[in-house]
Amino acid sequence: MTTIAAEPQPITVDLARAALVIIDMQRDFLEPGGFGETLGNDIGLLKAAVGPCQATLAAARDAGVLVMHTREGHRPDLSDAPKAKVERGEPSLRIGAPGPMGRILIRGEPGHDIIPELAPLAGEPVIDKPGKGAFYQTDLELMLRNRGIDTLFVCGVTTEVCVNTTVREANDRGYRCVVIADACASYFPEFHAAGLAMIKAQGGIFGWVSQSSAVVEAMAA
Ligand code: TIU
Repeated sequence: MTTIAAEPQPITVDLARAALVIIDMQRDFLEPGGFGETLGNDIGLLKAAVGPCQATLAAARDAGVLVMHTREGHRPDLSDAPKAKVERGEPSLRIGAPGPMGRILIRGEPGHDIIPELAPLAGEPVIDKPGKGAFYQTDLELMLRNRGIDTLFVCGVTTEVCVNTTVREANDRGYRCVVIADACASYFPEFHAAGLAMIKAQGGIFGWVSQSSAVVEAMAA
């Protein structure tokens, strides 16, 4: 058991029953010409999370902590993409349209891949999800249950969208979530801050918020 500095209070974790879940660190969100940029966002704001994600990923691998990666995206025929999601807003390219990294947010296209800095190793589960939450229409919960996982370290992008949605889903399913603040990022710094504040408010209404340095230290101990 290891105790990790976190807010609203430290959390004691059995690392054998913990998993690091890295949310959607895909080229489509972090690189030019992908889904995030077509929505009108400044993708440069997400870069801040890469180094802390790398450090946490390395520590988890060294400690033998289960690592899972998620990717948001859809089937090439868009049969799993709700019409409301595809048609809403005024993006420069819609989901499924051809862009510089292939079709926007489509599985198998270069833009859908996880960024090279955080490439999954063979054997690390990659969860392809059609929605914002990593539990919706995926086998994530089944894999966590089969491995006896009770605590999730969660990082990735974006803080208030896929990270928050996943943490809320996990909380309702009985998992303890430790969100790694500096290993998350948003296109909106104010939403990043609010997204983290909402998790740890009210005595940790959805979970805990920590820092990559604290999680790395605990995993290295
Ligand atoms: N647009 C935005 O902030 N996020 C997403 O669409 N997906 C994720 O957060 N992964």
